[in-house]
Amino acid sequence: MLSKVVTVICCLTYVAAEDPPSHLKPFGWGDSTPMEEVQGFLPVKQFFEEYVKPNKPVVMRGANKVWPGFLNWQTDEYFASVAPEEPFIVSMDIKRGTPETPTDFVDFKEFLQKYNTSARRMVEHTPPFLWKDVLVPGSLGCDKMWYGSSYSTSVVHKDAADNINCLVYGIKNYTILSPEYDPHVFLDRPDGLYSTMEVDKVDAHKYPGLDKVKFQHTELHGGDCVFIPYKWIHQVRSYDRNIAVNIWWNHWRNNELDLSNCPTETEEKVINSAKFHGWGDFESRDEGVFEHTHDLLSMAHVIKPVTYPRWVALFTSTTFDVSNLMRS
Ligand SMILES: O=C(O)CCC(=O)C(=O)O
Repeated sequence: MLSKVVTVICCLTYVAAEDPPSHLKPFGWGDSTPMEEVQGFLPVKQFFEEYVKPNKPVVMRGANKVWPGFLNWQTDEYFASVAPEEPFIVSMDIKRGTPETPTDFVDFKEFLQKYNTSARRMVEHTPPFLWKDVLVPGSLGCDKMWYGSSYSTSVVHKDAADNINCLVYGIKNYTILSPEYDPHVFLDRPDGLYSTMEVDKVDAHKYPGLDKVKFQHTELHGGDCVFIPYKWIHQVRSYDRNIAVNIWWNHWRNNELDLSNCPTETEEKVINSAKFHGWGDFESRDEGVFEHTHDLLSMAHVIKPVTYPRWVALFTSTTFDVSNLMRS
């Protein structure tokens, strides 16, 4: 009898210790498919109808080669020549790791001198002296400039906005996941928007659900843009000198747009002639607040499973009592 018990315990130990094939592989390893691609920026109406409204990612090859600043941005000398004499402070974040690491602040000219040998990169609103160089496709919103050298990794995260990221120089590899896989990806930070997983060596015992997802991949080169729909989980690896500008816009306003009179050609404005509203605009929408509350409470298993449309219906009824939905 004792020998049987010992055998069973040995077997259990052996099975538990065996690593799944994805153990310690980079995030994105496993079942995957390439992202859909088009050439250039699509006319706004077509872009919204075929990709934005159905929440469908797309790569737009060569799209930002038409930016006024595209050629100038290929070298650092140009940036130094247009930076103001007086200090212009920008933030530098670490290239690898989580957003908890404190940000450094430096003058933009100092950044240009040290970023090639630094473990940090610039993640900052596009400085106003560069606004004239960047085209914003019609009807979009709020920007960030990503400027780095050598290998950088973003955390696995999702944005509470629709997003186009345009690479001007370098290479970026995007791995993205549809929200249908949310239950399999553990975004362990309290706001539910990002994960602390080690992206180049994922612990498959800690994140077993990743074996059940289908990743989408793309590699962007200078001139390419990618559309990442609202709340699609993504992770980005950047290589060499790399410069990109991404634009977030309010997902909840997409349905309010009147696309019937949009020109058939792409209509673009440079950043300084576009009107930005900032993150406050995203957060002030009832839909955003409802959805964020729903996601947080269901992720923390505080409420019983309820679909988002039902949550909104309950929340907006005059007799709503959240305690009826609480898990006991
Ligand atoms: O370039 C990166 O490292 C991250 C970009 C990103 O997360 C985004 O465009 O939302």
